[in-house]
Amino acid sequence: MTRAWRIRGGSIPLDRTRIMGIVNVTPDSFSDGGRHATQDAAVAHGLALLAEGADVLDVGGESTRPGAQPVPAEEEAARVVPVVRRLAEAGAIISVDTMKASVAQAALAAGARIVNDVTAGRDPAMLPLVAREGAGVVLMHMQGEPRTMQQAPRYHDVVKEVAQHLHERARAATAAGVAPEAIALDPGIGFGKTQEHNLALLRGLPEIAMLGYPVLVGASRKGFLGALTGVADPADRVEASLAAHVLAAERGASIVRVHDVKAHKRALAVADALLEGP
Ligand code: HH2
Repeated sequence: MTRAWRIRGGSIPLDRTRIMGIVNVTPDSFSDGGRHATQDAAVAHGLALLAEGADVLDVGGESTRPGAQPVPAEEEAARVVPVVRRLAEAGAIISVDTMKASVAQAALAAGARIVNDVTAGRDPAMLPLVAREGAGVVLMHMQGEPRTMQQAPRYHDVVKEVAQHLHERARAATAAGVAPEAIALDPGIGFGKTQEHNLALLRGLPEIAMLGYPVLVGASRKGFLGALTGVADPADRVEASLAAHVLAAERGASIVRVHDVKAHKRALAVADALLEGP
């Protein structure tokens, strides 16, 4: 039986590993000119990822990198909404990467169909909004908050604790009225985790998949891959990302969040064919 992830106005069949392409709208310049140039570039990038085979485009206007400073809601919405609208009009399935319900609401109104919330509904208005709008939702685990999360991540048993937290957040979502079929869970690679924690979570993915929800993994170009390979430039971590995501797919990931769509499309075509076998 093929599972599916219910999203606003439809569903995504999980008959193969689905690719979520990353579209960042995070300008260094806050001037209007800078904003427009950044938005045009983000739309062009999104269209390119779509042509490469992305199943979903994840549009985000606030960096969650360790040490990143928060962006006010109005500025974040002003960045992402026009990009969401243009990419949705071009036929893409859009998820909005935000932890703010007001930004999610504006993005859903502009055509987004999924909310990717790295705080798993910490904003009390988020889960009721997702329920009301019938959106798909990604609930991610994070220890602490982006500004400080890498200072001293600590777990007794990282896989068990992350699974328990995600289970609790999924219950909170359904209690708020979100359909269970609309929920995907994400262990939050790199979010308040050491290299050992990240590796343990990727090894332990089956324990998270056992909770019964589709699992999303986002290891793309992340720091622990740089540490393992000695590759300092994040853009040069394609092979490392592929290795992590192919093995994640084997261990139960249904969706991978990636920068390099073309390479993942090819690698996962082979991985999925092998996984389908007897
Ligand atoms: N990682 C980042 C952002 N959003 N969402 C989910 N569900 N899972 C992730 O692992 C995840 C995420 C990392 O964010 P950042 O460091 O800002 O960079 P980029 O968006 O380019 O990956």
